[in-house]
Amino acid sequence: MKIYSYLTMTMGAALMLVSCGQQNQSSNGALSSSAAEKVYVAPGEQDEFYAFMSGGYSGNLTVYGLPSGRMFKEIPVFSQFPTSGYGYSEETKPMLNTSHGFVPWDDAHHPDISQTNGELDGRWIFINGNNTPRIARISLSTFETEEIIEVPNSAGNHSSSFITENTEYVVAGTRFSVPIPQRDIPINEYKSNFKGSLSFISVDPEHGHMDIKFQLMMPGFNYDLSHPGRGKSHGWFFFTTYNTEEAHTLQEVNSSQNDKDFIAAVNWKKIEEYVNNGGGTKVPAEYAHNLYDESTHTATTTMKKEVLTVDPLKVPGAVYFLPTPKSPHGCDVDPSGQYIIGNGKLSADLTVHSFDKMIAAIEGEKFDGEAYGIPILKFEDVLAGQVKSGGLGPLHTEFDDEGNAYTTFFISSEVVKWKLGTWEVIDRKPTYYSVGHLMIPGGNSRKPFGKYVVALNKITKDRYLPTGPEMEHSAQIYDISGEKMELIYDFPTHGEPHYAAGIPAEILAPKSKKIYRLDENKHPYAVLSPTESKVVRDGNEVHVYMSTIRSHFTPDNIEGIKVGDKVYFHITNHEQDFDVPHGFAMIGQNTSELLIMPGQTKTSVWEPKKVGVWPFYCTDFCSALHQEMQGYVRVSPANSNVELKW
Ligand code: K7E
Ligand code: RUQ
Ligand code: CUA
Repeated sequence: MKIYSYLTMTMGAALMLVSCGQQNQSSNGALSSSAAEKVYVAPGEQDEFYAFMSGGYSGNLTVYGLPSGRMFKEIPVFSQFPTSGYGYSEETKPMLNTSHGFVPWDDAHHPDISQTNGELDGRWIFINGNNTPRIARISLSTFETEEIIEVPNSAGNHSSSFITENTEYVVAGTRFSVPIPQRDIPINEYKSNFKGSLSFISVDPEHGHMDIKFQLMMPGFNYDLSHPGRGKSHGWFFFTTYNTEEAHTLQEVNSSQNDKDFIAAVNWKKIEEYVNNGGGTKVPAEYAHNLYDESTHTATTTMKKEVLTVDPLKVPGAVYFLPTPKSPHGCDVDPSGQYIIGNGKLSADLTVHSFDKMIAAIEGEKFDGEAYGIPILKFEDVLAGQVKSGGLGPLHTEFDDEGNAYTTFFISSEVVKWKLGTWEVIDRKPTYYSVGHLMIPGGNSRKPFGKYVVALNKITKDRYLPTGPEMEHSAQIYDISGEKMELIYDFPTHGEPHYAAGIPAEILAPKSKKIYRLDENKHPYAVLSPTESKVVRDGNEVHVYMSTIRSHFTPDNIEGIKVGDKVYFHITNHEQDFDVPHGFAMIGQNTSELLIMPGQTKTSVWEPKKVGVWPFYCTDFCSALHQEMQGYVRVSPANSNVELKW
């Protein structure tokens, strides 16, 4: 009753707005009909952009269309995902191995799309796992996670996974400083004993394979976010820090004592040269490198044993500190590479540093002391300008293609548009509510596409029908093609999206793979024709080489399985048509079903506990005879002499 009257009131208000010809939004953000046209993608039509949203504590990446806000896919990255069997199938389990064991969860924050010459190339997307430090690489042709590398000597892998303008490196910085190497010491010996690491992970240009080239060992601050230099500042990387007080307790008070923390400017080209000439120290470090091979459809884990570390003091000119007020969070470099924006979370003004001024100050050796031997530049010498935003709690900044910047304000819950160079505020619009990151397609590259900004909000409250105490986070799309921003749509996301990355559909859609070719399937247990299907016993292990094609399994009756056996179902999907997966599920199985794509082989393990005749079936509605796609396994007592038969 109450909801009904609320709805009619809102609809009435919306109608009134339209009927009096007003095109703007009302105070609660209710929209005009022209906004509806801007986001309407008619049935059968396709969106203009892909948007990849981090899934936060879901550990995944979700794929949406812009401007429709339609969700297309959830890509499992750091999670076990029953929908596809990722992290459950024998082939994909190794993706989640770490030096701490099998870790099927993480907290994913910052997706970043690979670039060539500073422009999105749509080959891969990288994302960080915060909790058990890892970086993942996802193919933007198969939309599958292909590689995960663990980052040793790191904790709370937050200033990650941002890439340099030719995808030379994906960079990962530690949020927490920790004892390096890890050891048993009193926590109050934090100062000088705890260190931060900034990892430069090289990306092989052909296959995208990652390898930790070096780790820069930094003072024990918190390294919060980072951004590559681009254009004129290509070769540098910038990291915000907080807690330069090095507090280890009551951080919310003790780490906010200093009026200014730093942005660390790292000349990675210089360090790369040093390392290529044999510089750096190899130290023992255990970390997992998990790589998925598309031809065998199988992932393997290699445990690495050492990593190359670099002491910044050994490479003069490699690292400088830029004083930045009020515990900066976001660190964003504009498309020209000239401006480095540090958003002090406890400030109203935004600090913009100038790359040219920074270089001049370094060349003039105008320093203002040092921290742990690293030169500190003078604030006034590197400052390009300050934006008197009038907002509170700035977090992140993104850019359009017309020299404007857009900054989110968590506390005052708004997006503020301002002009690079003049620092004047052009427009501000409320968000619903408490925005974190924002995203413009290409907005952290040399070539932003403009058109839309998506705000990723932390608090949803009354925006959607209530769903109990937990509400999904809300995203909001603003049209930014005009001088003023216009809120045009509002849609729920999944998990907690932090950052997102957007790319035009015309770049990505043509690259999307349709099938895996059966004749290229190199899986050791693949059957390339149903006649090759077989069941092979090896002690207590039984390997079923199974094929699927609409709409049957071969074999579909298996006898001679015994309680205590470990049965491996290796299932090959013989379809060669786009979008025809088959599924496989076995009664009592405590892992998950499998979803096998055309041309792929996937393996599911079943350990029968009870005597009987047990069914299995296809879980994906694949044809009119999908319900007929089933089979039975006869399970006999452990000591029976029923012969293996299929
Ligand atoms: Cu501001 Cu993890 Cu990028 Cu979230 S962080 S909002
Ligand atoms: S069956 S289409 Cu259970 Cu009607 Cu699914
Ligand atoms: Cu195969 Cu349903």
